[in-house]
Amino acid sequence: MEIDTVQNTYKTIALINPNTLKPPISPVGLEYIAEVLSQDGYQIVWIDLCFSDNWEHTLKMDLSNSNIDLIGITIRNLDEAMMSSQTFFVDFINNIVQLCRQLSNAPIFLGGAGFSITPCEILNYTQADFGLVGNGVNSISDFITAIQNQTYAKFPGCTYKNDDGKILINPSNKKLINKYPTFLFHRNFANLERYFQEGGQVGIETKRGCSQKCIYCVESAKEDITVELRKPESVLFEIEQLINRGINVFHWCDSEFNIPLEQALQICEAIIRKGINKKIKWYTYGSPVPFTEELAVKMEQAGCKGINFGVDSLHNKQLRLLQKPHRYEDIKRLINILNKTNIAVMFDLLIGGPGETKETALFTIEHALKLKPHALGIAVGVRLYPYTVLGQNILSLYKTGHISETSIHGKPIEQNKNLYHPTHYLSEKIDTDFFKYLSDLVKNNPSVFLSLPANEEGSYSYCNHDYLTNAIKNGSRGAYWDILRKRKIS
Ligand code: B12
Ligand code: SF4
Repeated sequence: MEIDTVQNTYKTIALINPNTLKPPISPVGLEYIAEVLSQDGYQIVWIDLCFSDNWEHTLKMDLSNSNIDLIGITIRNLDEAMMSSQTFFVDFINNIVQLCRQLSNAPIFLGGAGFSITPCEILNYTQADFGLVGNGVNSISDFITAIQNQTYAKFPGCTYKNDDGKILINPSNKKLINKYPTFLFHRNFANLERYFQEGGQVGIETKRGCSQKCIYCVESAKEDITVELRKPESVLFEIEQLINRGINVFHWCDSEFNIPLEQALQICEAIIRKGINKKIKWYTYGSPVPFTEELAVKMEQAGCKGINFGVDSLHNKQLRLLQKPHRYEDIKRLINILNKTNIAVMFDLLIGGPGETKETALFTIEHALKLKPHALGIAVGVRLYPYTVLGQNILSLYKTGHISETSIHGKPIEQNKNLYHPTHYLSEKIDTDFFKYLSDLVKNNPSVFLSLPANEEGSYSYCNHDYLTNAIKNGSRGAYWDILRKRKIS
């Protein structure tokens, strides 16, 4: 595709973070695109609603004080992705879009991890003007130029409304330009000192995407599953900027840090070589495979304090059905490797997928407990996403009458055929006795968490979690599960 060279007349872009959840997580995706735009000569009006006591007032003040040409809004979360919650964050974002419309004539564009899951539906719901899916670092400036020049209808990854009022999306094109591996982020837009004080950690991405095909996961639903890697030097640069500001606890924002293994090793080696490994602590998501003793040793040396593994199940039949890359034997090997280090380990289980019975679920939980991870998260019910294999299968079974409504939780499929609102699948074989077993399990065990509403004892939804928020205000730092597992049970 040809890049437009017409002189920009858009000069000032407001970027809005609508995520007000506590503990606060900094809008790293929005920070990244703000830096790219700023380097390309745009003036950024940074509007972070996270710490605002009155979001409407903040928007009114910030949008009316400047001459804004365009308004961008990041959408990180659609919902809590937990069966016990129907909270739908896009309703609040829609209110923000409508207020922006009243306050300004500037076109509104959307993007972000959550937006990229259901872009057309969100554009339709909010009636924002444009959206951009995927990695904004590579395409944001050309995207703005395409809006300016009215060539957006050809722009890769752009969501827009055509002249007939139909919402369309263009295929993305990862090969367009590649700033991503080497861009040096200074992280100076968000108030990261405050995010660190109140959020207990700051996120940094070392890569994007995942090459695996787990049937329920939004990563596997992307049209191109090539992983985009950052050069270790640019990641190190970013870490150092943050260390200089007193921020020294991080959470990698990769889907899985060790996919591919080579990149994980290189990041660790670069941190160790630079000698900053003693100055930082970090946490990450990880996949049980590929995982080697060498990686464990290097991760520990590089400052890793905890890994949250997407184990999902320990029953090989279930693992096969979910198309997970690992098996039970891999998990046993993994725990043996990690037991030789001081890295804390969390296993995330996903109970209730297709084919799950009480026996397979109990097998998984009991065997997971035997392996003694430092923390065990048990999510019951699988969030159905529109373009995943699981989402598509359930929709077609529903259409042919082969699935009963009793296995669908949340918004009924009849009213949610594009799976836009939170809808979960739970195998019919999981009954109320099983929930009783689970609640007894968490009662006396601070290191076992359930997908419960945020303020219920034992919950690991991090959305407005008072215990966590207070613990961090009182000095706790690190991954939330690592903070929660140390709490005292009354
Ligand atoms: C790391 C992570 C976490 C960490 C964050 C650590 C930290 N300090 O940052 C922790 C564990 C705390 C966490 C918590 C939660 N998470 Co989380 N998390 C992720 C993960 C793996 C990475 C997100 C990230 O920061 N990426 C790095 C940035 C750079 O990428 P990005 O946000 O995509 O931004 C790029 C583009 O999207 C685009 N872009 C971004 N903004 C904008 C704006 C515009 C206008 C444009 C044009 C482009 C654009 O350009 C950016 C640069 O390329 C994602 C999955 C994934 N791989 O995306 C899930 C994910 C975002 N999380 C998810 C969820 C559900 C949650 C929780 C709600 C879980 C819960 N119940 O507690 C909480 C919410 C916490 C909060 N306060 O917001 C879901 C959201 C899905 C949904 N249904 O809504 C995801 C997608 C995982 C999943 N598949 O289920 N999370
Ligand atoms: S390995 Fe993790 S990120 Fe990759 S597709 Fe599977 S669940 Fe998604």
